[in-house]
Amino acid sequence: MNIATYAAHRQDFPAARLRADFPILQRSVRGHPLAYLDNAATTQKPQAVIDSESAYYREINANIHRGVHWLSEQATLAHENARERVREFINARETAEIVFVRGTTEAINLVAQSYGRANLGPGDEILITGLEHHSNIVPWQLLCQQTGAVLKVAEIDDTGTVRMEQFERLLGERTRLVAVAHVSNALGTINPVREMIDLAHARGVPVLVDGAQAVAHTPVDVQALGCDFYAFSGHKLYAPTGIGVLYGRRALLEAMPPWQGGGDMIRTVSFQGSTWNDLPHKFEAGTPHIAGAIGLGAAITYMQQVGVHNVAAYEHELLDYGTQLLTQIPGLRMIGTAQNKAGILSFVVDGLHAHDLGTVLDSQGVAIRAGHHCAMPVMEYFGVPATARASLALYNTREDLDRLAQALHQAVEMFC
Ligand code: C6P
Repeated sequence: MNIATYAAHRQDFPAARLRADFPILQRSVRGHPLAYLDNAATTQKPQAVIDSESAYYREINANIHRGVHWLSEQATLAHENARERVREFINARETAEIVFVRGTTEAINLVAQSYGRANLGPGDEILITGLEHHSNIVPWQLLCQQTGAVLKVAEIDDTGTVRMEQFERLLGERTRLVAVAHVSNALGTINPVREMIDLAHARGVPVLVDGAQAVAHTPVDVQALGCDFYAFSGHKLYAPTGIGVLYGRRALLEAMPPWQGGGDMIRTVSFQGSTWNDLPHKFEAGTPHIAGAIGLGAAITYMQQVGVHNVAAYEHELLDYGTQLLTQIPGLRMIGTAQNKAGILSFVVDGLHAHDLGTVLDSQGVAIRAGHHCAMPVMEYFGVPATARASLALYNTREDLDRLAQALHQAVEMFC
């Protein structure tokens, strides 16, 4: 992704007007208007998403794929229409390649336990990078314990950029899978995923992309990327919690065994054995989060109306503005200064613990996250226990960042 491509869309982005679509942004917190800058953790929900969920429960609540009655038909249609919304949004070839899961974490665990257990053995290697979220580390460690496979890590440099020469060198004879974040949640680094995929494919190695921090901030086209798996969570894309997506190429999903057994994933069951349903249902055992999927469909429609290209350009402009403001604060060090970055401002301030910073900001109605961001190896690399992190969404404005900077100046004056 080259953000500069989107420069033409930067003008006149209607963030102030869009704020009105998000009821929670109208409320005050601790006596101040809310400046919500914790979007990498979860985004707020527009009225359209809230309405779509509540309409489902008010008007068509029923179980899907099972009932012969009208309500069940309507619920099934709405659920499958949401799948089509997702397919279109990430440009998958067919809805059979869109598996609904709880979120990114579950999607990656599904691939580890189904694809991984079926295809990896002792001495085989899985290649990840030094900037991964725990969700793209621990499932592979579990798989390694189960199969005897080995985890390899391409390190980052001091800007938080993956060392590509090392990545390429680590792609070896025994590499069976590559799993990389599209965007780092702790640093904001945008990985050159297209280049990584090409390098891996040149050696016949499939690639999983963790898109948790990408889909709400940059256009994603899984066919153009050429990835084999792409995982993301609805709740970081203005949709409800508890719903997410695993995209997988049909040929791979077809060959993979189910990972959970239960209703809806089977074609036939007898005490002698069972056969499996068609894709994507083979991977969707049990009653799914129907309202969540419908809410995700509504969130995608909202994003498409705003225009993902426009959002990418606008957030990048905000990132530049926020970076300029923060770097003027005495004693503040940015963690994550890669050339290609998404809207994440991670930082530490001399003499102040990130949690204390978070508390001071909260007292001013400014919501950020403080901690290791489920990326402990990143913290270890930079030699810090935690960072403070402001993360952007389409409804943030320069005023939110002004308030962040003001509160930080106050904190530095008070405590340093
Ligand atoms: N990062 C953050 O504050 P789930 O929890 O399954 O929706 O997403 C997991 C996940 C996987 N990969 C990346 C790159 C992520 O950022 C996250 C979630 C949140 O940064 C919560 S720790």
